[in-house]
Amino acid sequence: MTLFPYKEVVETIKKYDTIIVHRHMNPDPDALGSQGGLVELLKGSFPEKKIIKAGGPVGDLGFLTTMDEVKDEDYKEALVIVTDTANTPRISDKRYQLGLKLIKIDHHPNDDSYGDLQLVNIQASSCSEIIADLYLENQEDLILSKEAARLLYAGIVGDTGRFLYPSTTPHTLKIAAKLMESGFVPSEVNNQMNSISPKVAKLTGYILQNLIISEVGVAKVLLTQEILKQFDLTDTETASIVSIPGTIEGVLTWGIFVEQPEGHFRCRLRSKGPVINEVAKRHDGGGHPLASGANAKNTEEIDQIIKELTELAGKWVNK
Ligand SMILES: [Mn+2]
Repeated sequence: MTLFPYKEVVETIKKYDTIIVHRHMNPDPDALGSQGGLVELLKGSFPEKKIIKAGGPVGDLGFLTTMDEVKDEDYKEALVIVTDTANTPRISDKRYQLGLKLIKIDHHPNDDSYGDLQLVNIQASSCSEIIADLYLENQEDLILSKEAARLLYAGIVGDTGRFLYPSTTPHTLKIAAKLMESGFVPSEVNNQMNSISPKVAKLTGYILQNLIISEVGVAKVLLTQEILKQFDLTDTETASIVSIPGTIEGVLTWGIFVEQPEGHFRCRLRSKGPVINEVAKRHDGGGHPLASGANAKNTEEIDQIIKELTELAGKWVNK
């Protein structure tokens, strides 16, 4: 017996004629893969229903999916589903509250358990993996199209770093295999996800040149607005470089600190060992044990975050 309400989610979906799917701001491939994958799955299974995607711009991930035009009145009788979003402030398009019922589907720690119904599995590699499970547990009701499978696969590839991160389980690979059977071309998605723009390639060079690595393996790089301007990049476009410091020998945990136009810093924190999400929580953020996000008011707060990461790394090294 499954612990998760897969059946209840589908039974709820069946009761509504309009379903609006949201995801988090600054979408990554898993946000769009789970959102778009769910929408395609439901469209293929319930062609008579109106099933739409809401949210802000998708940046350079338009090869995955794009948003629909969603009107306020669409919410009147709608079921709203939010994917891949741990807490309500991160939900893209605040109108998610206007529906009749709200379902949360996510794989982050459930600290903000919003919604009338929750399908949260923190063991899943990605939210896309959960959507694939939702399909597998309801095959008598749902039809998985090639496009739905492509999107879910892309989400899994995105959140596992191409099956590299420890969140990748035997189940993740079984799901990926199942999705591949639908007939989309995986190498095409992989190539699209793997390619970086010449601008980002240059920024990668900057990061490798300017990364400061401490003795206990804490690495740090600061990207000011000036640097971003110099490389003609926005914060959203810097997402693909987050994993780079982790490829360097001896780097245990790291932070990429991106100055925002308003002056504060968005902190992308990663780790290959020490659990860092408690650090993120202390600094206006949160996330996974080994991949979190936070916000720092100024460079002093960045120094404090580095100090806390250094303590964790020190304990880890000496354990
Ligand atoms: Mn995710």
